[in-house]
This record gives sequence, C-alpha cells and structure tokens, in this order.
Amino acid sequence: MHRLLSTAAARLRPRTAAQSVRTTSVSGTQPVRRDGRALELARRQNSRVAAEAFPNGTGGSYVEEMNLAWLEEPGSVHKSWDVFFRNAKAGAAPGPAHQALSPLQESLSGRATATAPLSAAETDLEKLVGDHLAVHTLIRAYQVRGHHLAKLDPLDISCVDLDDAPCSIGLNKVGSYGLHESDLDKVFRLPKTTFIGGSEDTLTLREIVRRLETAYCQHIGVEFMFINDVQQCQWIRRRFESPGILRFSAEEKRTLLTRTVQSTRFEEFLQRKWSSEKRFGLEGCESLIPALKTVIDKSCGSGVESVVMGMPHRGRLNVLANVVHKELDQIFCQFDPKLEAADEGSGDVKYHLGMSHTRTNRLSDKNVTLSLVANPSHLEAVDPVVQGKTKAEQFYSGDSKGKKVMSILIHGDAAFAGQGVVYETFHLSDLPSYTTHGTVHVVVNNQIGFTTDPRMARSSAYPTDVARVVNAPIFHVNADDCEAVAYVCKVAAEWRNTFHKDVVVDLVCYRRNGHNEMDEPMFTQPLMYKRIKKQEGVLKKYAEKLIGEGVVTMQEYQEEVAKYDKICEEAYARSKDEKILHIKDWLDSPWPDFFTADGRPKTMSCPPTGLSEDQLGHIGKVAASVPVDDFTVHTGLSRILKARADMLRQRVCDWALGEYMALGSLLQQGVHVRLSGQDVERGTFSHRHHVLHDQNTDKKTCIPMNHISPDQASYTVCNSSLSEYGVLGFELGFAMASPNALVLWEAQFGDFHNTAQCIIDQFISSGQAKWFRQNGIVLLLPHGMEGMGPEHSSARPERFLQMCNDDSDVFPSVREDFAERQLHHCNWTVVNCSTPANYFHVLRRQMLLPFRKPLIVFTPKSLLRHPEAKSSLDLMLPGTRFQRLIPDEGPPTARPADVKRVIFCTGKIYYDLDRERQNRAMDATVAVVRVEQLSPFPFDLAKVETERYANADVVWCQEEHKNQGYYDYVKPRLQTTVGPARPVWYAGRGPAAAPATGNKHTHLAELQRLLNTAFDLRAFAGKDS
Ligand SMILES: Cc1ncc(C[n+]2csc(CCOP(=O)(O)OP(=O)(O)O)c2C)c(N)n1
Ligand SMILES: [Mg+2]
Repeated sequence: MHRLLSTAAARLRPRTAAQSVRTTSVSGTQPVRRDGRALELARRQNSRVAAEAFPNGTGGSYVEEMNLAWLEEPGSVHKSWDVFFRNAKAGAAPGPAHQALSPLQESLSGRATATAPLSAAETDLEKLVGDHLAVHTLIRAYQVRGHHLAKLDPLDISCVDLDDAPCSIGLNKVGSYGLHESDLDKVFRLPKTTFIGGSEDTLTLREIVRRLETAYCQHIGVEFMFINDVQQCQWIRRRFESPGILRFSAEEKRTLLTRTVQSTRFEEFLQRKWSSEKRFGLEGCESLIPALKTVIDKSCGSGVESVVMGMPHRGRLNVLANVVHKELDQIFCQFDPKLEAADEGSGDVKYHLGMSHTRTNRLSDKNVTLSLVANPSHLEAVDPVVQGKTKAEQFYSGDSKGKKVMSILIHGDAAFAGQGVVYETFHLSDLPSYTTHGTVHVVVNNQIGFTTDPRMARSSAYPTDVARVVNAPIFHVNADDCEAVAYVCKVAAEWRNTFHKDVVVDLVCYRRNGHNEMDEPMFTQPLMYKRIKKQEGVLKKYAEKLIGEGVVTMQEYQEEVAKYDKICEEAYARSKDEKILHIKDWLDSPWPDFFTADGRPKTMSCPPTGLSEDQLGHIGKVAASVPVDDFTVHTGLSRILKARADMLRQRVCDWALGEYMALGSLLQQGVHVRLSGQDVERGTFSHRHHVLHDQNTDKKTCIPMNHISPDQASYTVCNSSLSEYGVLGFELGFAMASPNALVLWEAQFGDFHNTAQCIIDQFISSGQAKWFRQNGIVLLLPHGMEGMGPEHSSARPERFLQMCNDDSDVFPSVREDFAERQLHHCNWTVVNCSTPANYFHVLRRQMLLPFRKPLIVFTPKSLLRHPEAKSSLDLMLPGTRFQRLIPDEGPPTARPADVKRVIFCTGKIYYDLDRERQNRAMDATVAVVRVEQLSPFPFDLAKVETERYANADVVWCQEEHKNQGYYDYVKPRLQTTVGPARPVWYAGRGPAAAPATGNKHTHLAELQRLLNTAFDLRAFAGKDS
C-alpha cells in the first residue's frame, strides 16, 4: 500500500520547470498499479463521488488513487482523506464530504499525535497533496467563473452586474487557494478535467494560469459548469481550453471580413438613402450577420437542409438581405411610401415581414432553405411559433432526430430576460412531442432595452440566465471580436448538431444609435453614448487587423466595399421600377400546390362532409376497442368503451365519438391530425381517452386512432406542458408549415386561453391580414356557465367575436357558394355547436375547404354526457353537412304564424330552453333557433327564420352576462337581418364584472331568472329594445 502511495506522491511531487523538461516523457506516463477490480469497486461504492464536482474539479485520478489506498487500508491515508471518504460513503455530497480538519481533530488523529510527530516525508506529502488540490480547485474556479473576468464588453463599461460574486482568480489571487508566489514555477500534473495542456499533462502553475486566462478570460466567456452531464462538460472544455483553438485560415478570415462588409455597408446604405426612416439598424452588432452565417454554414455541413429563424426588429432587414438573401430591391421598395399594396390584407411594417428562400450553401454545396418567420412587435412571441413550424417540418420530412431541419432564434437582451414566453419555450425544448432537437439562440446583447439599463431590466447577472434551466451552455462573446464570434458560433452549431440540445450565443455589443434611428439616446444614457461615439466600428477594426496580418491588402478591402456598395446601388435603381408591393412575395411558409399560381383557392365550394355508414361504423368500432393484444385497460375505461359500442348499435354518438369519427376519417383521408394541450390525451373531462394505459406495465400505451387503417396518416395526441402562450404559439407554428394537417389546441378550460392572448390577437386573428399566410389552426375552448365559478366558466366568446371582421351593418348579397365565400372573406370562424354531429362536420369541413381559416370552437362540458346531446348517425351520412344554423324542427314549423316568440341562442343554453319550453307547454308559441356558426354570421339563414316567424318577437337568449357572451356581436347582425322596424330583445344575465358567480345557489337563481324572461311573452311589452 505504501508503495502505491509513494508512487502517487512521486507522480505528483512538484518539480521545477527544468526537471519537467527532462522527465516529462518518463514521469508523465509512468504506469500506476491499478487493480481493475478494486478500482471498479471503488467506483461503484463511490459512484456519487465520481459523478460529483469536487473530485472532478480537483484531480479525479489522484482521488481514485487515494480512494484505492483507503479502501485497502483506511489508516494508510491522511486523516482528511479518511474523513472525506467516510463521509462520501455515508452519502454526503462532496462539499460537506470534504470537511477541513480542526486543529483538535488533527491532533487527535492517529498520525498527528504528540507521541508520533509527522515525519519530514509525510509533511512533504501533505503539502504535495494540498498544492495539487489547490491547483485543481483553481482550474475549476476558472471553468466556473472565468466568464466573470472575460473582456466581454466592447465599451468596457462592464455589462455584467456581478457585485455579489467576488471572483478569486488570476495570477495574483493564487494565495486564495493556499498557493504562494514561489509555487508559480513549480510544475503540476493536470487533472483529466482540463484540456489546457494540449499534448502535455504537466505545466507550471504560471503557465496553467496563463492558459486558463486565455481560455476563459479574453473575449469569450463560457458558462457551462451547471450542466449535469459530465461528458457534455468535457466536450465544452475541450473546445475552449485546447491551445490554439482560435486559429483561422486566411480564407476563413477573408470570408468573415466580406460578411462584415455586407452587414456594415447595408446599414450605411439605408442610412444614406432614407436617413429619417425607422429601420432598427444593427449598428454596434454588425457581427450578427457573420455569426448567423457561421451557424448556418456549420449546420449545413452537418446535414441540415432547412433553417427556420425567428427574430425581433433589430437588424431584421439586414438578416433578410444578407442571410436569407431576399432581393435587395424588394427590401428597398418597402421604403417607398408611394407604392400601393397589391394583395388583400392590411400588410405590416417592413421590419416584421417574413420570408423563405432556397439557395445553395457555398460551403456544403447543397441546397438549404432559410425561412424567417413573420412576427408582430410583441417581442419573443414568435419563439414558440418558430419551434412549432420547425417541428412540423421535421415531422413531414421524417426527420425524427432534427438532423435536417433546425431552428435559430435571435433575441434582444431586454426581451430575452423579461418575456415569460422565453421560459415557456425553453421548457418545450426537451418534451417528446415538442422538441425540435436543439435550437441555437443568438442574443443581440446591446446592453440596453429602449431606454432602460440592464440594472433596471433584470435581476440576473446576464440576460441569458433563463437558458440555464434547460442546461443550455451559454457562450458570451465580445461582438467586436469577429473571430471570437465566429468561433463560438461554430461551437454552438456543433453542440446543437452533436447533442441536439439548446445553446445560447450572447453577442455582447452596443447600440450605436438610439432605439430607432430617430431617437436621442443621450437623454437617458449620456455616459454610455459618449463612450459609443468614440467607439470605432467593428469593420474598421477587423479590416485593419487583417491588413496588419497581411491577409488582405488595403486595396482588396476597398474593392470589397465598393463591390457591395455597387450591388446596393443597382438594386436601388431596380427598386424604382417597382409599381406595386406584393405581400405574398414575403411568405415565410409557401404552400406550393394548395392555391392557384396567383395565390387564390382552386375552387370556392366545399365537398360534403358526411361519411358512409360503413366508415362511421368502422371508426366507431376502433373507438370502442383495444386494438392490440395482451393489453389490460382500467375497468372504468372498459365500461366507457362498452358504452361506445352500445351507442353504435343504437346508431347514435356522443361528443367524444363524434370527434373520434371526424379525426379518424380525416386520418383515413391522409390528413395528419395533431391534438395538443393540457391533459388532452384523456380529456380534462375524462371523455376522450385517446391514449389507453396498460394497468400492469409502466409506459405501455395504445392509441387506437392509429389503428384505423394501414394507409392512414399518423395521429399525434400529446399532453402539453402547463403553458398556454408557449404551446398555442407552437401549435400555430405547426399549422403554418402545411395546409394538409388538422392541428387542434385545446385549453384545459376556455378561461385559460387569455394567457395566450398575444398569440390569438397578434397571429391567429390578424395573421393573414398582416402577412398573407392563412392558417387552419383549431382552438377547442371548453365553455359554459355551470356553477363552476368565475374561472371555469367562460372562454370569453365576446373577445373572439369582437375581433371578427364581418360587417354587422351590411346584409351580404347571397349568391352561389355563399357559405364558403363568406368564410373565405372572414379572418376566422367562430362556432358553438350544440350537437356531436355538427361538431363532427365542422372539424371535417375545416380540412375539406379549399382554403384555411382559424376555427374557434366553444366546446361543452356538461353536454359531453347530456342524454339529449347525442346525434343520430343519420346526421353524419353522405349528403349531410355542417349546419350553420339549426332551425326549430318541432311544432312551431307547422303553424309559424302562431309563434309569438322566436328565441335565437347558441350552445348549451338550447337544452335549458327546450326543457323549460316543455315544462311550460309553450312548444307551439315559442320557436328556438340555434346559431351554430356565430361568425361569419349566417345572415341568410337567420333571415329565413325571422321571416318564417313574422309575428314573433325576436329574442337573443344567452346564459352569459349581458356585457359578455355573444349579445354585442349578434344583436346588430340580427337587427340588420330584420330591419330597423323590428326590435331585437335580450334575455340573459345582467352585466357583470366577473364572468360567473362562485355561488351555486346564485348561479341557479340567475339561470331561472333568464329563462323566466325568455318565456314571459309580456316581458318586453312597452319597452325600448
Ligand atoms: C412584449 C413587448 N413589450 C414591449 C415592447 C416595446 N419595445 C419595443 S423594443 C423594446 C426594447 C427591446 O429591447 P431589447 O430586447 O434589448 O432589444 P433591442 O431593441 O435593444 O435590440 C421595447 C420595450 C414590445 N415591442 N413588445
Ligand atoms: Mg437591447
């Protein structure tokens, strides 16, 4: 044993540099006796220790040897090691395990008693161990905190608020680790957790510090030591610590220079031509363009064929021009105020538009499609949309590992730290049905958000700290160092394409102008901007460097600049010939073949949505079965499946079965269906059960919907994270990628959709008008006043209806294909179906229409099990279709002239009205008409009903409060339908601040009151409507 220890001691004893030169090859490779079995045992016994940071950071091999010795003979190692290993074996984490011995313990330990003083050799050994531990701790300190000292800020005014984190690294700080200046020239063996040695495994302390400073404290600051995976940490250490990593070939340097020329001169050109136009220029972060191009080049080299990007305003035009390669004249004509818009829709400002372009990547010589997703001003809202689109592209191209399609997200520093959707999006990054297998995030960290300093904008040191939650490495880099930027971008792309996990590049830069080109930044950041005024541009600095190195001549550089300027001038001249602006030239997701060449629907009619009895029966059978062998379902579920089979025998279906038949039949027709949202697999109300769980085997599941027919499209049903903003954005992006998929997002209760309001307002309701791209996403929003309190009652129909663009005051001209034309002109469809059959039809219609519009469905809760709310299969057979309005089919139709009141309503209240009418025996005097499609409003059908009951009062009845629900939307449209002479009355709850009472008794009393009004034929006598 002592032989083993002394071998270790010999290997670790500090030598002078001279000795080192003489003996490196011998002592550096001296074999240490390793008993494989004992080592394995030690590893197993101390597996926690082996995986923990303390030994990793302090010389794993040395610790192993100590451990071996200790296992053989605990008394053979120093007491401090004895304590450490005993603590570790007892389960302590390395920190606590490594207790310093108190002088008292020391004196009590066997080897330090007065009767047995330490020998000189033992003291030597102790110092030796201590010094190595100190060096290893120092190395680890650089790895953990080197970025604190890195020179990240081009302005040198300190970008990071690290006041709370004093940093003891640097040559003059070795004392903090118990080392002395005299140790600086001693040679130390390097632990396996560093690569600073390159091919050497020993270095002097001075050289160790120098190399660590080079790796961690120059223009790159690497934050990665929080990553749990040791291999990943090693991967990063190798890439940043290995000597000479920042060497670039002359060719690479010239490419970098060219890209910096393009980036810089583009902004300068815009500034010259349109000095008073807002463009949110990139000045101060010109290296964003070479950065993105490096990520794309490197990724294409690894097999990526499509890159989906999302970014805010800053530098967007530059990215469009120089990364996505949008024709420059198309960009320039966006600045011309005289050009008229050619397409339908209101359009958007130039720095929000999207674009998709396929080109040959110069490095890989393969085609790559680059798309920049259109986005609203709402910062970061596009993040989940980009991820959803990326996921869809991966799905359609069978790219299950993300090797062909990837996403890049660009962020501003203030928005990245401030917007919660960033966090929500990060949390989708590793979920099976939402992962895009790694995103490269690039932060344009100009150290300001509009007029606000980072000190006031976030509580974390860096704007990127949010990425730590998913163990994403963060590469901070001084954006004025082109080569450092290119290097971290290369590593970021390599990381993404190796581990398929997120990674962040933090471009620490500055903003040369105000927030936009019109703003005066000196009002609020005078000192920063005095400094910025003195700051030389990155292009000039890099050109001078390369000229100094002899990589380019001054003349070559000037020619490069002149060449790009000429390209801009020529494009500018061409842009003057443009007479008209086409938004459709700015599509981020082209849908080839879905429309005619000029972007119109190929037809204006919709095929019938009914199905044959056989088809309904077959899908129903699947819905009622467990289509795999050897699978045990819960007995309660067996009952549900049996009930489905019973319904089929009776030729009826409930809500869940109607949904099954709609989705199943679309799958049979080759339409991919994706249903996502919180707990959608079972269904919040335990009615759906699209995923069956074996009761005996963990994770054994079955999705019967994928067993309908062998050539069907695949069905994805996925419980999402507890997010609305992030997940709805994701599904919207998924739906954007292709018109041939039915993408449904279900809110747990409709009430919760408002945390995703930005996606609804900025994308779903207005997306087509702004960016031309249609979208067929379906929102399922459980809604209904059922005494469940203010937050489980209302999906806020009033808000969706308020955003509908059909004109309340104009009765439309009704001609052929009216229903489809009306749908085509609207911004979205809003329905509240009262029967499973109608729900079935509206879902099928959504995919059979020759165009795509978002569909908002207020879905029921109690109706899911209501005995009356079942549909006969007859209503789903060929020839049947979605009923926009369901007329009263009972006694009123026989003698319409006798009808005193026609009540228009929607959704669940129909069943309350029907019951009340029966109770009051008013079947012949009151007609109840259901408006199933609220928007676009079925003017034509409503007119038929109001004319049929010409002697009746026209009443709108709803269970929601008067200032909520449908009333404000429906009333003017009904009024337009009946004309000014005939009043439209209201029966419903009064106005209220909260959507529903929390008191069950009050709820029922309110319901009865509104029913009383609805059936009191004198209720409106003598009143003004
Ligand atoms: C959600 C949202 N809130 C507020 C704004 C208004 N706004 C526009 S730019 C900006 C500052 C953004 O700062 P940063 O993210 O650092 O980007 P930078 O402009 O510095 O590139 C703000 C607050 C917005 N566009 N979106
Ligand atoms: Mg900023």
